[in-house]
Amino acid sequence: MKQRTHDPGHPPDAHLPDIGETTMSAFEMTPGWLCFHPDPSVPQFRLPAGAVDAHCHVFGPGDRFPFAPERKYTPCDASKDQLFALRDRLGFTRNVIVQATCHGADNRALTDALVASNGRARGVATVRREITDAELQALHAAGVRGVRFNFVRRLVDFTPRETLQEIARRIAPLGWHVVIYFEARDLPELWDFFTALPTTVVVDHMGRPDPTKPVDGPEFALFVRLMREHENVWSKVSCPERLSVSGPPALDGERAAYRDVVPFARHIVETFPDRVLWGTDWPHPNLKDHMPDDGLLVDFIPHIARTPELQHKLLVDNPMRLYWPEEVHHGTR
Ligand code: 0GY
Repeated sequence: MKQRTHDPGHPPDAHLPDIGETTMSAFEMTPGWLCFHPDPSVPQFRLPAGAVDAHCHVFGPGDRFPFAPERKYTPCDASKDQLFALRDRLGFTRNVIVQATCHGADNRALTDALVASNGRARGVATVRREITDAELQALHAAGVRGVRFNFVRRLVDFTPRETLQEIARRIAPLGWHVVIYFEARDLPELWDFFTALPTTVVVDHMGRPDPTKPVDGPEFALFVRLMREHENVWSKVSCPERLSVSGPPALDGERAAYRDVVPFARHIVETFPDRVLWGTDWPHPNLKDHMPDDGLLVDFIPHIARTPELQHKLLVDNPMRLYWPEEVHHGTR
């Protein structure tokens, strides 16, 4: 099923690139799959120069980059060209592309996008223990700067902790970091593993808080404690569309979308301003209810980062330090 929702208040700008609809995939999509918004609005919030979309994916196209046999879902195709068109439409300068679980540990679609970006995208890969040093070096040369460990049970099969520890030890000398994705209720059990990782650790989507629970309640307090006590832990304050229970959705010109998630993201941005990242999460895998207008998602940012200084750290300084440190050091950005 494809959703084709347009925002009548924000017609596409003729000179901006079209994202376009998904191509006909070589694979049959998971029933009920929602494809990305084909015509997102141009945000009202003007992103600072050099802004980085620090969490997004590419899917396929399946005829060139087949989905992995062990995948838990089959998405629509979402190509690098469409991602780069979205980048330009929204006003971002760079992307961080995160390997999606539907591609398993086959990082070819990711590296193809990184190489085609001409240095404007860096990546986070999924690797197996068997990966050779030469293969790690090749990923680095393509622009990979981290690996993702996924603990969300609906997305991946279990991997033993020793395997992940070994991978973390192998990638640390490359200057890479580990991205972790987990559900809030699993944090107590995962705490010791996370806090022993030898690299910078980036948490996806604030560890998926439940916005029906209080922001100062015990569950989110544990996540805040993780960041307070461990200065190597960063967080993406992304995915309100995934976490929100009460909405309203970022559609039809809604400029105050996902209000129930705002206090959580704002708290993290204001408490740890130098360790936060933001990304669109395009093309939004596994959303069940609606597909957001990505322009309106960008308009969510000033609700959680309320000053130009916080916005600049979130969107430029922090992702540049983590993904393009050589440009920060040389002052060439
Ligand atoms: C996200 C969220 C999800 C999926 C994946 O790699 C993935 O398949 O990350 C999800 O379903 O919650 O960050 O894209």
